[in-house]
Amino acid sequence: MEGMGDGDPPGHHNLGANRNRHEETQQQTLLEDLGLKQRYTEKLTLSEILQIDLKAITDEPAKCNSDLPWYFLKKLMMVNVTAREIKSECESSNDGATETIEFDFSNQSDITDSGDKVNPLDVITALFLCSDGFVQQEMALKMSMCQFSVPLLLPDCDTDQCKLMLWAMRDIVKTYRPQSLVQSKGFTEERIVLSEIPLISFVRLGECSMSKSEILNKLLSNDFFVHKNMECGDTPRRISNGLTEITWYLPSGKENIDIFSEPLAVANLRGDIASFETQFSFLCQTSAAVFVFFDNLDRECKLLTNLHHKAQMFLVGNQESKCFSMDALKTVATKLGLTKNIITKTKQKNDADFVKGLWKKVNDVIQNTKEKMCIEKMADIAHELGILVDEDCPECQTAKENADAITSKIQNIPDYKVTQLPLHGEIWKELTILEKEEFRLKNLGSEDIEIYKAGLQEKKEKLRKKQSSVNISDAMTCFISAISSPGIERRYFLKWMRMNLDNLSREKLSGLRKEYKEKCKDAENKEALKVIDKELSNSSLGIEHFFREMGQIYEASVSLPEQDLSRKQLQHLPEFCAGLLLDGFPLELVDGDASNIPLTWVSDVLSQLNELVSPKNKILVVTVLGVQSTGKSTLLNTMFGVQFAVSSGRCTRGAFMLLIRINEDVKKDLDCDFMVIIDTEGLKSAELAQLDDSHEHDNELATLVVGLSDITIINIAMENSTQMKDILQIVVHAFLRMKEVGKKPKCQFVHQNVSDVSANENTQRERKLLLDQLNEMTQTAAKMEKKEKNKCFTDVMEYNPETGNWYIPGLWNGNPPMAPVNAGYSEAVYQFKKNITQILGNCESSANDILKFKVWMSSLWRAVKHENFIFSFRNSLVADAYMRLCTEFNKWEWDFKESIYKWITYAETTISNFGTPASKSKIVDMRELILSLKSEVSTELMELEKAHLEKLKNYFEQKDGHVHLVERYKEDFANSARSLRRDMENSVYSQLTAAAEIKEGQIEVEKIKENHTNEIERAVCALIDECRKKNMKMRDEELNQEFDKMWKETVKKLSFSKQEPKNVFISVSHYLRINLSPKGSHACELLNQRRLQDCGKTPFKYKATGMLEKAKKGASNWLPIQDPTIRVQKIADKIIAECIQCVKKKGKTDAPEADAKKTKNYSDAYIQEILRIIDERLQQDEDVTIEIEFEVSLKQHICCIAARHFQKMHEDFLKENDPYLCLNKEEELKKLRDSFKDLFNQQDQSQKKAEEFTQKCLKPAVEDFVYSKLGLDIIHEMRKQSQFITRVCSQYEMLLDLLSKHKVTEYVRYIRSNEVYVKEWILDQTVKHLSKDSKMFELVDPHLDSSIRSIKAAIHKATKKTSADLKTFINNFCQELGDSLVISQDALGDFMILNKANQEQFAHWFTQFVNKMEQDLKQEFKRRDIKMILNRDDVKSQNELFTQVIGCGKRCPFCAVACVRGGGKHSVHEASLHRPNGLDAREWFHSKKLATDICSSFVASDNLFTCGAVKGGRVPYKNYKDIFPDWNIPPDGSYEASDYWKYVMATFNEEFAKEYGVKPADIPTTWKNISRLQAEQSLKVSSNIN
Ligand SMILES: Nc1nc2c(ncn2[C@@H]2O[C@H](COP(=O)(O)OP(=O)(O)OP(=O)(O)O)[C@@H](O)[C@H]2O)c(=O)[nH]1
Ligand SMILES: [Mg+2]
Ligand SMILES: [Zn+2]
Ligand SMILES: [Zn+2]
Repeated sequence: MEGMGDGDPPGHHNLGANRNRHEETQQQTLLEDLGLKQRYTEKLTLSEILQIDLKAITDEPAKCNSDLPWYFLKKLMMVNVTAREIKSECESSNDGATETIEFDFSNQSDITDSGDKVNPLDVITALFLCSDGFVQQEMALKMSMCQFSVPLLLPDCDTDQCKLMLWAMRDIVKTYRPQSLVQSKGFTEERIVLSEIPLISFVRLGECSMSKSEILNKLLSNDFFVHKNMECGDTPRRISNGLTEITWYLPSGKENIDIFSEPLAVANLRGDIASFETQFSFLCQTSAAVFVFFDNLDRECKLLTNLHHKAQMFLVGNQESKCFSMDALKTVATKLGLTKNIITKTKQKNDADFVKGLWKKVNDVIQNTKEKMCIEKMADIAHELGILVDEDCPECQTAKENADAITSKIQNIPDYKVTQLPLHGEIWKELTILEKEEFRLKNLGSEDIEIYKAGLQEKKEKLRKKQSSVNISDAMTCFISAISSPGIERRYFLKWMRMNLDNLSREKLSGLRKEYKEKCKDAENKEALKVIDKELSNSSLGIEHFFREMGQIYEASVSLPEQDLSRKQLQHLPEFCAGLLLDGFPLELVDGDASNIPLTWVSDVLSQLNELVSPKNKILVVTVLGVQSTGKSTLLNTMFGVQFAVSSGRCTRGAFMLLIRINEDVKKDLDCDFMVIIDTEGLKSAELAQLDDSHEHDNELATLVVGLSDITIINIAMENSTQMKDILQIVVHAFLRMKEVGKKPKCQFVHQNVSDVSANENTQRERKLLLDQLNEMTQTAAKMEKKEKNKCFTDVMEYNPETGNWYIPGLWNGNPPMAPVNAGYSEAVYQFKKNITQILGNCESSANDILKFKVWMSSLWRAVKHENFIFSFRNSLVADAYMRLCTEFNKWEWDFKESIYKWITYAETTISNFGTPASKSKIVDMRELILSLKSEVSTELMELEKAHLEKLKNYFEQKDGHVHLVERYKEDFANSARSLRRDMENSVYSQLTAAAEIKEGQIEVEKIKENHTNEIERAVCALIDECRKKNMKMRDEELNQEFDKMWKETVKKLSFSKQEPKNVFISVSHYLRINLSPKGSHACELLNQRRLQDCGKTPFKYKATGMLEKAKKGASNWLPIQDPTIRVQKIADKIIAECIQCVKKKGKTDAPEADAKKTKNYSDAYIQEILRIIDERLQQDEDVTIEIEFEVSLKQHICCIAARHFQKMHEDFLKENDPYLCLNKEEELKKLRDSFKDLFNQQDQSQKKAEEFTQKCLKPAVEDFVYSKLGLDIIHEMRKQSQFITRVCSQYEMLLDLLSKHKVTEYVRYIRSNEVYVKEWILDQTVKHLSKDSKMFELVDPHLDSSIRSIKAAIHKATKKTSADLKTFINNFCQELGDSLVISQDALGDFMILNKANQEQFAHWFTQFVNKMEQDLKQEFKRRDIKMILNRDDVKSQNELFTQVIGCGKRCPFCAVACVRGGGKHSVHEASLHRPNGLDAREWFHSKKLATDICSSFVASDNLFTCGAVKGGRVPYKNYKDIFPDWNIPPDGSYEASDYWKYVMATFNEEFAKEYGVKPADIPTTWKNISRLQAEQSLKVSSNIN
């Protein structure tokens, strides 16, 4: 290798001083080769190199040279010390050859051509040339962490100029301990460009056979410099000659380790100084000493002799070289007057000796020199020499001026914060306390809750006013204006600010942090720690404080009226901040000092961010949690190449978020556009936490962070394993809570500082231990949170002990400050990163876009502000998902019901047609028919249930719609589906039984009638014969006389067995007894005390028994109560009203067209239904204990009324169907008489008969048919309307409606007779909707058409069949018509009497009359009153809609607001908008004033309540669950909650009081300020309607 410089490529002389055009393209070719040509003009940016792309998460080796820069960057950003070992795959073929080439001189020239390896220095130079200032800074920083040398002077072959890389190095901060501080154990922490330390430069003159860089590495015992024996180090350098690198040697203060006891900087110029005179002069003027390496020294050597410089010169020659000349050396040395400063390498000296000699000289220099210069000052020298300085660009300079203008004014940090950043200090902390108190009500005392809360609100407003009254300080004005500057300048500004502020507080802080860390180790120093912590927080001033202030300025401005000028001026702040986030700047989420999130500010920033990136706004969130100072920030920085604040001692405060772009090539794997990374403040150990109550803070933070994240990294440093236990407890709680709100987060444990070797052996045991501990903690936590069903850690977390643990070796390889980052650390972190991205790729995010993230965060934080996290968690995403589920479920439920309803219509038709020609069934026995129908419907129900459950299952399997958030409701819904099936089965069975009983009664009646008809017909025929025999014309009167005579005689002959009515009371008593028998003997006893017949004669009056009286007395002045007697009476009244309505419906309706129908008979199924209704209703009001006395007497009362009604119904039925009476009806008689006359006169009856048949038989049948179909259609139609989609929607519309009516009477009706109100409302809504655009007729028409069509078809077919007489014709017709219509057999019988019409004629007329009927019906239906139609029993639409709207029918035990949970039966009830209790006539017991308290505030307090269910005792509201376990009343501390009802109460206070006969409430003053619009808004928000 003779003739080669250190790492100098052979042929380097080609790159001499006289650059020509040919060589300029050399740089371009190389850049092109490296794929960077474009980037020479469009520089690489940070967000570009930090984005996550395929290369970042896969292990593909570099395939070609254009991969090399990325390969290097990827490793460098993860501070991997192997980053410089770069080569692309295609070179590997040369690998084997290299060795031979090393020794084969003749092949020397081939090396140049061999492959196209690239020298690492070229790659580094190229990257620096093609990067912007921020990337350069980042590279320099990471390089120095790896203990690589960094560029000091960067050559640019194209411009032939070099640049001082001052800015690039600005971010490097080093900590060391010089000799002077060894005693005090102090240390120096400095920004290295500002450090005044001697620079020692090493340069080469001509060619040199020694590798300068290698010797330097040996001298400093560190691999600072790339040299020829490194991978690719021997590849010719193409653009990096002239590159001057710098590195630092810094002592640790330990004599045995330190090579030099004072710090020094070492510069290394690549290339021959003859070619790089500028660089050489620069070094001579800035260095304390310059060591010139050479083989061959020219005696004249003007280069050395002409210099005027301060630096000491040292000549380093190699005597072993052939061209070495001692003479020349002597000459030059004498000329320079350097007799001592000569070092030569001889054969006798080995490398070690030589290096030792070198060390002595260097050590001498640094011990004695006064030439110390910081790099910042070198800029002046550079300018003199025409060297560019990277900081000279105008953006950087302006930014610097702006930053200096702010920071130069800072004298004393605490004072400065008070005067210049006043908003986020004490005021913000006070606000925080108020906000939390609003939720927690800790200091409520005996004050009225709502008045207390209004007071807090006023205080808050006052503080906000105070904030906005302060003029924006000079500093903030400057800051905001600088933030508004264009992109690059803004970034420079922020960087300058950060560095300036760091410089200012470093001195103070680093001392404090060190002290803090020391004291942390010792539990004794708690008090001192507290002081230090406080001081740390006071004296730290970072850029985050400016942003915090900005946030507060913004929040204060938002509280101003919308039109306010200063509000408008500040509106754009969130947008700036969103822009910064995109630049990779972190946003402070949680202010760790105040322990609060400025929600308005953060939300608005996130909204703006969403605007900026939409539609690419999908995110995944990674967070980290762990004990303080365990390298969390370092871990994230290493993983993602970012720059969270890192330092020894307490550093991160609160939580910061940062965005990382996801490159297109991995989007398909990760399905997101950004990764959000959240760094958090370290949790304190329990011991430390006790001291300053930060336990609460830690808990809040952990809960929030776990809640936000898709993956939580739990960072555990091995030396902190005891502290670990404390924080795991916090973390487990956080996870448990998340699970309760429907989120099962993923977690990964990272164990730090694990030495590589022991890792595998020990970890097996450790993993097991960890899991045991976690399980134990889960159980404890579950017990504390009353969620005992969580038995082990994996119940709350997705955690696999085998894959969920990562072992990462220590960060430093050796002793800082000279230790590079451990390659093992970087590698392990990289593996971890790959794993994390993989998991993220498979996971379903809970808040997968920025807006949802925002919503999640707000809800989480609201919940966290309550101490009782789970109960207070109300998340609108969850609500949204729940709503969607309900909507779907309603649909399925309706499908289910609809099928059954259709089936019932079919079954009823079948039963009605039983035994008639229309019947399709072969079964002849009614009981058999019912059995077969029952079994048919059971199968049907079973299948429907299966389908229903299947739909539910599929719903939960789908990917979108956030179904996992509502996973915990799944069982509720499944149960509901099952109970729906059971309920339907019961109801269908009883309907079938009722229908059968009625039909049987009819058959009996008809049979009797048929006998009579036959008799009469025979008699009439005989009479006609007789008259004909007389063969004379008879006049009408005579005929009439004859007929009447015959009639009397015939009727006399007929036997009328009169049907005896049965005693309905007996069977009602029977069923009542069965119903009450499970309640025990006392119930029976009570039942026997009174005869059923004697009950129900006077209005039901409830008499309170002892227990309730006691409750009444027990209530004292501070308990708002409702008189329990009145309460129970109200319940009774409600149930009675409902039952009577139901009973009445069983009889004839009032509708006029219903006259055509006959009275129904009583069926036992009816009383069973009534009893079922009573039982259901009795269970609805939970605050009332239902005593058995009450229950029995209520049931008796209702049953008696029902029995009386049914008895009458039964008797009416018998009377109406009494054969004798039927026969003697005048109308019937006239008809018969007319027929007789017609027959006698041989007149054709066909037209008359056809009309009669159409009118009497067909028309009612068609009407019934239409009605039976109409109900379902109406429900279908209505369910599509917004107010009937879910129960929440119905409630919302109803309340909105009330608001617009604005009448207290309406409100009273709504509140006090909710069911009635709801029914009327539904009717009203339906009528309104169906009246629009003759909607009703649109529903009717198709059914009318279809029945007419089938009638016509039947006529057609019947005509074709030859039938002997009309009877057969009609029978044929009925048969053809089949089951679609029910033709009353009774009417048919009447019709057939004396019917001798000509069937052909009949068919002709029949068709005509059917046409007429069609027209008539159409007209009639159009005219018909919609309300009447809806009230029909066979149009079940109202009931169905009612069931849906009223739902479970449960009401809040405190304010009686209706439960709005969907999905039929559910285990826990919930209402969204609780109201002041006074609205339901609750009053203060003694003052008789209406109560203003709202349950959702109450349940957060320690106040007591009493009610029937408490049995005279008193229970704190907080424990309401003990009394009402199936109610969930989330405490809502927010002031806007229930604004709707507050508004109503405030508006109608007096009127309500008058209605209820009590005194008006004391309305909290702020309630009166609520506007109608706000009321509406609150309604919207709580109903989750956007
Ligand atoms: N010896 C050693 N030091 C480490 C390791 N990881 C980080 N450090 C150093 O520990 C100090 C604290 O690191 P940070 O990353 O700020 O720790 P943190 O957990 O974010 O600290 P807080 O945010 O204050 O809780 C820094 O000086 C790191 O260089 C490690 O594995 N071994
Ligand atoms: Mg940190
Ligand atoms: Zn309530
Ligand atoms: Zn409910």
